[in-house]
Amino acid sequence: MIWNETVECMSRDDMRKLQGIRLKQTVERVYHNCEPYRKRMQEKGITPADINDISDIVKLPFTSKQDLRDYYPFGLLSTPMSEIVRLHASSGTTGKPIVVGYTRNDLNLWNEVGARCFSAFGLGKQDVVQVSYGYGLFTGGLGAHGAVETIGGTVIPMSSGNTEKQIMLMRDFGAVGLACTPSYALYLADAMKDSNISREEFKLKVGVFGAEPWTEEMRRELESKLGIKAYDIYGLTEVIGPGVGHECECQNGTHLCEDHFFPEIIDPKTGESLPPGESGELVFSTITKEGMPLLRFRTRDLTCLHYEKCECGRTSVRMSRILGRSDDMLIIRGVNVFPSQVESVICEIEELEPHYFIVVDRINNLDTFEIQVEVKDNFYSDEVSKMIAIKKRIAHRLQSVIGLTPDIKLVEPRSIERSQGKAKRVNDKRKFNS
Ligand code: DLL
Repeated sequence: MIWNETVECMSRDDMRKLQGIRLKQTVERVYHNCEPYRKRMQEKGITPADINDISDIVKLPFTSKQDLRDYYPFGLLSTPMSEIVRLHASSGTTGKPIVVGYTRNDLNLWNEVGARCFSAFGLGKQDVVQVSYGYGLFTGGLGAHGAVETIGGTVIPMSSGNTEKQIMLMRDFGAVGLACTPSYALYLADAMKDSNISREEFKLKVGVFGAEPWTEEMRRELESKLGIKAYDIYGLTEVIGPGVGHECECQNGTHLCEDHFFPEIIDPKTGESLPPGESGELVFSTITKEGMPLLRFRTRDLTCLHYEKCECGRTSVRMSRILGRSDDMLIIRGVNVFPSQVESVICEIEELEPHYFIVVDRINNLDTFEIQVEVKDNFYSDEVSKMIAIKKRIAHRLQSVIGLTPDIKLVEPRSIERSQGKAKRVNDKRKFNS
């Protein structure tokens, strides 16, 4: 179902007009209410009067994660603290978290875009949805929660962890939708198989998966293991949380809620805007948020945008699957490698489980590249020749996809650590050794 046909199916011209009006309002807001923005604009010699149309966006300075850290915790708010009704934060790997403040209207907006996502996944009033994203400062739990309530569905606020109970309640409460990270979905799928409960006892039909990169191959794996249709939901704390974009029944790209979050693709090296269809770094400007609007925020996510109308009837721009974040890209012996490339190869090979871990190191000035991967129960064998044959096939496929031959370490089923939130799939030891 299309939740908000007026905007989701708006003509491109009307959308650009609307975006232009909203951008201008946002620029006025930040210029007058947020010192760091005003300073940056003054340094560039621009005032709100220079922004009259969405194409003027390129005149504005970029914002980065570092800016959010520099103005920690509340320096980028454009509203008095008394108007902020909720805070969320993203942990980040080092140092202070990134903090985002929401006004009442921001929460309403979040629910609206969330409702668009869950409606596009075919969920509605009659459906029970288990939210197994973490609740708390992370936006996944409460974001999905608000979305389910807005469409009038019944939410089970499970949060992550406690896997046995997840499975019991999923069955007992008749959950039709499951919202969690794809890696936790995989964990749940294995645990469901190991439980004594037969698949027929579950009503699960729809997966709402996001918060980390996942591949088409992983989608197929999850769909067959869980007997569901698995949809992509995209978002990031700085912009709002889950709900920035979603797939539709066509599963041909992730529609962005561009009447609220204006997307651009730039060359990550030069900052130049790139034309539609070209891959680069995704940049968002929030054009309706009050609490902490962000202008030209560099996400570091790598993807491309497509503006043709979708067969589902929506005209909203679609983005391709996120290849990865520029900071997740490994450079191994000079070759760029994304964990998602490794994942797609592993999921294609029948004998392997989709559980893997990448270890990179530098020994005697040479990069080492090891992939640990689980072999399925029925293929795991003491016969060395069989294991060598599997290793060779993986190495051969990886050589043709990424141009490197890693050391493959086949490990027993269930030996790689499972994730209940965002998976950690890489240990780059060079960071500590260099
Ligand atoms: O992960 C928000 C979220 C929660 C999205 C639940 C979807 C579902 P952060 O923790 O700030 O926010 O992480 C944002 O995660 O920049 C991407 O790199 C990655 N990411 C999020 N969704 C997807 C997705 C939440 N569908 C960062 N595909 C983003 C690929 C994703 N990567």
